[in-house]
Parts: sequence; structure tokens; C-alpha cells
Amino acid sequence: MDKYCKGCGVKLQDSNINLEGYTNDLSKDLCRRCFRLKHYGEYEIVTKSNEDYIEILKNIGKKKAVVLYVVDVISISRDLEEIKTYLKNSKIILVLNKKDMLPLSVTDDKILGYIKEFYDGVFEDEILISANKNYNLDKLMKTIGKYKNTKNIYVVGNTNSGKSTLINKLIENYSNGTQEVTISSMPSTTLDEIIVPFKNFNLVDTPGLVDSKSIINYISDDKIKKLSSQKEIKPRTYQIRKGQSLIIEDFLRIDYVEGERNSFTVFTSNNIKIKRINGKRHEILKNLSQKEIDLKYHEDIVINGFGFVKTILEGKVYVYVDKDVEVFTRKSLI
Ligand SMILES: Nc1nc2c(ncn2[C@@H]2O[C@H](COP(=O)(O)OP(=O)(O)OP(=O)(O)O)[C@@H](O)[C@H]2O)c(=O)[nH]1
Ligand SMILES: [Mg+2]
Repeated sequence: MDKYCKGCGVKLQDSNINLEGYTNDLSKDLCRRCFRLKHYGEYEIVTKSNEDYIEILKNIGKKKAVVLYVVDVISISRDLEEIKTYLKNSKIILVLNKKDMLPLSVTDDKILGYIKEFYDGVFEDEILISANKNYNLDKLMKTIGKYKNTKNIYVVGNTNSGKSTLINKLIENYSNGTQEVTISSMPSTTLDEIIVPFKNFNLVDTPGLVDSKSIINYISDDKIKKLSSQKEIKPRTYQIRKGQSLIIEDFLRIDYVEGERNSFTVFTSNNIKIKRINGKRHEILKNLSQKEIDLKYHEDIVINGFGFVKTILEGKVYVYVDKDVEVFTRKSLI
């Protein structure tokens, strides 16, 4: 009988060490990749195609099941409702995760108010949680109870949004199960569906969509690790005059090219280095693709996968970043 890795869901095999799912002992529960990740923190990159994942989603969407759509609150995308094109019949609960990364002063109501304003009626329910810090998990359990109508509850979302972490926390806190799915700070950790028995139903972990517009596809592994912080973000505010620029590590440059003296508050991992410079004198990072952004009053510049920059006044910026990274503005989230 086929056996599947309990960490990432891939089919186990002992014939080819270079292929997914390899183990030297088929009686074990984990593939070599999960074993090494779990015990030595060694990560092997796997490139997953979104087509396979979309097939998984479409199959889930055929049933009338409850789906937890896990979204990293720091990286709320522009088109949250896109998931509905695959999950036609699902009851989707939007689960905004990693609340612990937002400054403590930011209330749930503030974020949920924003979601209500732009996505009213799109989801069955919305909830803000922190899987890491066990925040609002009781409330999530109640919400699941309210909508649950099938044996399986599916957990979907972009890779790295914290789906597997959430499943482990629910199991740890609310059942006496022992199965631990694999988690890591790198994308594409979970490789296939994993059915995890939980109370009187199953939680189904899934691999996650690779967001091709996210910056994490275009920066080095050490920068991805820096971005994936577990700490509360300390917002960094810069007073910026026209002509000044922010240089962010080696992957992002923001030039303020038009407008009155403005305030730029950067919400990203505290590990990320930011410098303010006189932009006119330095050409650094201008080889990246230039995106022109017009700012209205109280808007965020969102750089997909990186975080966002809250601004106050009208103006114009040039954002230099890899050409495939999505940059957009929205009404200030905070
Ligand atoms: N700060 C913070 N980090 C979290 C939280 N939940 C998960 N993470 C981190 O996010 C990263 C990804 O977590 P995973 O659980 O592997 O994410 P996933 O959605 O299962 O990822 P894939 O399997 O690759 O699709 C890890 O570094 C986690 O520690 C949270 O509530 N807060
Ligand atoms: Mg996972």
C-alpha cells in the first residue's frame, strides 16, 4: 500500500534519492527532506507548480466543505476574492494569521474594519489570529463549529502563510493527537494534501499557492529568512523630503520624487536593513525595474511579500524592485 509522508504529504519511496518522498526505510513516517528539516533545520528547495495546487483547490471546491483561507496579515494581497474562483461551493472563512507581527496597538477591529470595507460579504466569516502565539484560536474553534458540515475541514492559502503551523497548534491545544506536520520559514514546505485526524473530524493541510508576484521569489534565501521574522514589527518612520530615497537591503529602493515633506513608516521584519539617502547622489539599485506610484492622502505602498510603507501626504514615488514583484497602493490599513 502507498504510504505518504506525515510531514509534507508526499508519497514515500525508497528507490531514488534524488526524487521527492525518498526515505531509506519505508517503515518511517517522514521523508528524508522533512526529517532533515525537522532535526537539522536543513531546507531543500522544491519548486512546485501552481497548476497542481489549483487542481487540489478545484477538487476541494466541488464539495460543500468548510475551508480556512489562511492569509499572512502583513501581506494581504489585492485580490483576496480570487480564491473563490477555485472554491466554488466552499464555505470560506478568512483567517488572517501572524497578528503577533503587527504592533500591539493595532486592534482586531481596525483590520477587520478594513476587510469589511473592501471585501464585505465575500467570506462566510473573518477572523484575526496568531497561530504562533495561540491568539484567538478559541474563537476560531467556535467559528469552525458554527459552519462545520462535513468530515473534512480544509486549510488553504499562499505558501508560508502559516497553514501547517495552525494545524499543529490546533492539534496541540484541542486534541490529544500527536501528528506534527512539517513547518519552515521557507516556501513550499508542504508538498501534497495531508489528512490529519482531529477530534471528530479531519484537518486537511495543503501545499499552498506560490504567489509569483511576491518578492520572496526574487531574493536570496538568507533574505527570505530575514523577512520571515517571529517578532512584533517595530515600525520605522522616516521624514522624507523630495529627492530623498530609502534603500532596503539589496532588493528595494523607494525614491520620493514629488510632494511636500512626507512621513514614510515601514512595516516589515525588524531584521531588514533600511537606509535613508540623498537619492540624487546615488544610483544604487536603479538597475531594478522602476514602478511609478502616485500617492493620495493616507495610503500604504504595498510591496507584495515584503510588507508596506504607510505614507501621509500626496506625492509621487518611484519604487525600484524586481520587475515581477507587485507594488500597489491602498487606503492605510493602520
Ligand atoms: N510571526 C508569526 N509567524 C508565523 C505564524 N504562523 C506561522 N508563522 C511562520 O511562518 C512560516 C511558515 O509557516 P508554515 O506553517 O510552514 O507555513 P505554510 O503555510 O504551511 O507553508 P507551505 O507549507 O510552504 O505552504 C514559519 O516560519 C512559521 O514559524 C504566526 O502566527 N506568527
Ligand atoms: Mg505547510
